[in-house]
Amino acid sequence: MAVIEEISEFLQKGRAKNVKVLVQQAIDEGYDPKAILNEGLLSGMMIIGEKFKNNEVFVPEVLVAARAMNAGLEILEPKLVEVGNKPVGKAIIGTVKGDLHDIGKNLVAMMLKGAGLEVHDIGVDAPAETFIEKAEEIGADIICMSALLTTTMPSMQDVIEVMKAKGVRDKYIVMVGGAPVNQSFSDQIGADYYTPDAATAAETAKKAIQLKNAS
Ligand code: B1M
Repeated sequence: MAVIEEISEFLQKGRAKNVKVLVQQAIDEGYDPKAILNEGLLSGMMIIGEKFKNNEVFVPEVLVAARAMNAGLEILEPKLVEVGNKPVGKAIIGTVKGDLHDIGKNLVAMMLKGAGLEVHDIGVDAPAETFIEKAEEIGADIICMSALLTTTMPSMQDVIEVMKAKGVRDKYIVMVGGAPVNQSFSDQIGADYYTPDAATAAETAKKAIQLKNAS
């Protein structure tokens, strides 16, 4: 079995240590980091997601698979991230209140770093106030919010409402994303940008900051 398929297999079994070793092996064998990510790690996670949907596996199995995914991402990060010399700007990123999903958020954070941004990750289940306090503290350019549950999407709006109440809405660019989020929801809550994936998020954030600085 090719090493990439093995990564997917071990990820599905939640074997974090094996996934780490195999990701390193794939890097050493010269595989493209994007192929390791897409055909190894993400493909394994998609299979688990499908099985979860069909009640073939349950939360504990998904949790260990997610841990294995994050373990693999840690090894892959230096290969995916090629940071430029001059920081493009500063970003706050977090998964919104009530939501514990962090794989997509971690990927977006990684790609933002790769695009040259200084990234401050406030983790999962992040209250609205934390996004704003941290943004004020570090002088952020952009606030990035991730949500994976339809029930936590309104937490994104809460962040924007608190920003308005504190009079800082226009100080920051706001970007939202995550599987259930779309352009129409983004427009509805008054975010500046919706992006569907980590690569587009990084590209968009960089352009948006450059645009803001030029105006
Ligand atoms: Co959860 N879960 N989960 N889960 N889980 C989903 C999201 C679900 C779709 C599964 C399903 O039913 N098919 C479903 C949500 C249904 C809905 O609301 N629409 C669901 C559910 C119901 C739940 C629980 C409620 C289950 C329960 O307890 N009964 C529970 C909720 C817990 C909570 O958050 N309060 C729960 C728990 C969990 C685990 C803890 C077990 C685990 C998370 C572990 C972790 O993240 N550390 C988990 C997982 C792993 C999943 C699935 C299987 C995989 C999610 C994932 O990581 N995908 C997921 C099913 C699925 O998606 N197929 C599912 C890979 C990741 C790379 O993709 O996060 O979409 P994603 O990120 C993408 C884009 O969305 C985008 O970029 C990334 C790729 O480039 N993106 C952004 C993300 N954030 C962005 C931000 C941006 C821009 C782009 O700008 C700022």
